Amino acid sequence: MYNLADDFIDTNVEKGYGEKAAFIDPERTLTYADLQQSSCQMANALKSLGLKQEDRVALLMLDTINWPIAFFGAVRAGVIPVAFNTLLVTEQYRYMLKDCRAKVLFVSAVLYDVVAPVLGEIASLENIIIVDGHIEELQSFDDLLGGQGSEFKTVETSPDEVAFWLYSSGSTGQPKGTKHIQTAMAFTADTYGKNVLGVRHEDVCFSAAKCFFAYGLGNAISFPMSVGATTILLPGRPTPQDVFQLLKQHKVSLYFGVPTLYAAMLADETCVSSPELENLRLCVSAGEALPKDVGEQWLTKFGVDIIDGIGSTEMLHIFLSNTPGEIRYGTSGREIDGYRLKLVDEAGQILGVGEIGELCVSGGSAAEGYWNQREKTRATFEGVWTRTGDKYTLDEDGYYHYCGRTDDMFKVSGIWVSPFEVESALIAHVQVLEAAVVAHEDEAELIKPKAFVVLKTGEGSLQLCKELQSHVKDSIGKWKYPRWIEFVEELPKTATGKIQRFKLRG
Ligand code: 3UK
Repeated sequence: MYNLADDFIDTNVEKGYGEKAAFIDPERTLTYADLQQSSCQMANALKSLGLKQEDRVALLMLDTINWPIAFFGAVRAGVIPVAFNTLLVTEQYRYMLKDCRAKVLFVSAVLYDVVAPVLGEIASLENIIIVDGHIEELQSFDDLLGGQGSEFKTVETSPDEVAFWLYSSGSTGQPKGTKHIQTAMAFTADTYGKNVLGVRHEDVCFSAAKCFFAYGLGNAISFPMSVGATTILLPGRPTPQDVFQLLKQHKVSLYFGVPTLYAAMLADETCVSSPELENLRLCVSAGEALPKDVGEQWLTKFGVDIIDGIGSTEMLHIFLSNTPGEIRYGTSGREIDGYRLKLVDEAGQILGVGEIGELCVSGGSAAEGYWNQREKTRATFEGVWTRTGDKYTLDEDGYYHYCGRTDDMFKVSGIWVSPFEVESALIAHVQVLEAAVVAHEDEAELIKPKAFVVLKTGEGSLQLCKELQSHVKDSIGKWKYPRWIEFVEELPKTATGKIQRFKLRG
């Protein structure tokens, strides 16, 4: 029997850390003892709503102290929390809610309007609970938990059964419910949290990536909680100024960012070296490759290293990383103890030093598979190996060098952008005939979408460019719009009519 709520919460209280702050958001502090009690109240609340073991609840919540309460409360009750990305649009929530068949949706008051239009269509949905605020006629999280007892006998679950889901995005098609088992979190906390970061009781952690991302979930929740440390939560958007202020104010010791934010902080004149940063001992970067320059400039400016590592939703966290004292900027580092890596060619043959191939990884935090997606599950999880979809080369010293995606997906600010999706959005505009989207580096060597557009009629203009950009923002999400648009006569295509994006890159 193993339930991760026991492991991550109750163990800390038993060790005597009950009065220690586990989470601090802009309004409240939650100690380990508070979290133990509130998660029991959440478990009791789910029972009172009629939920049974293995039922699912959806969490569409900003990062506040209620995030860990809802997550661990569900796990304690044997109910499966499904974490939703808070940055999506209505259509995507429709798909995910239908796909996961959650019985209860926990939604932050400020996010309610985005999901409200589809809620009537979701047959599985029995209750909607409003978190961090009030919406008329709907029950609030505080009221729901307030009436519950603060003791709950944790439901007995096995180490190998599914504990929670995260949604991962795909190159085409819809996001995939990625099923993680009870022990996956502890595995990442041991292999990466303790062995690579050396996370310890005294640490104060801050993650710019939110809790619903696999990256944020480890950074802000499982790593600090594995040692009884403290996490600072920021419900809003992590702007360079806010993050910098927060690092100083809370004397953060471990800061987890993404390359675009590191670059933005370096470019911001209000972010300057300060004695208030004295506790900052290590920074982490993931989500996309950290440009060598950004790492080196950060070290020069703040005197602290950034370790770059690659992880994925499927592997739950980082499995290939630089390590303190052995950093090589511009690489993803080396294999982490506890994981095995291999590079393979298209025929599945293992490649040697200097050869480019797809990275595959094996380790105890691999997901059980995707929900309701047998073919995609089989294509990604091949026995003990998980295919990453990333191209790498390996050097003589065991360092891996990132070369791009096997498909055409890429990331902006650590968040997936699928060219297919941006193209579809562009094509939905009346004046657009065809579009091709590729990754393009900006001045800071960070990747942003660039579009090649063939018009139906008329000519390209600056005004049309702006119109297309806002059209994309409104239809699929703010970060996905093409930063550059080139109007062209035609797109390069294969004989079968597929757009040859590789011809447009650069
Ligand atoms: C890319 C990187 C180069 C790479 C993630 C847990 O990003 C995470 O998960 P996702 O499922 O995306 C995975 C894909 O993102 N990637 C991530 N990190 C790097 N590419 N250098 C990197 N350092 O294509 C990978 O397959 O959203 C999940 C923990 C950390 C994470 N970054």
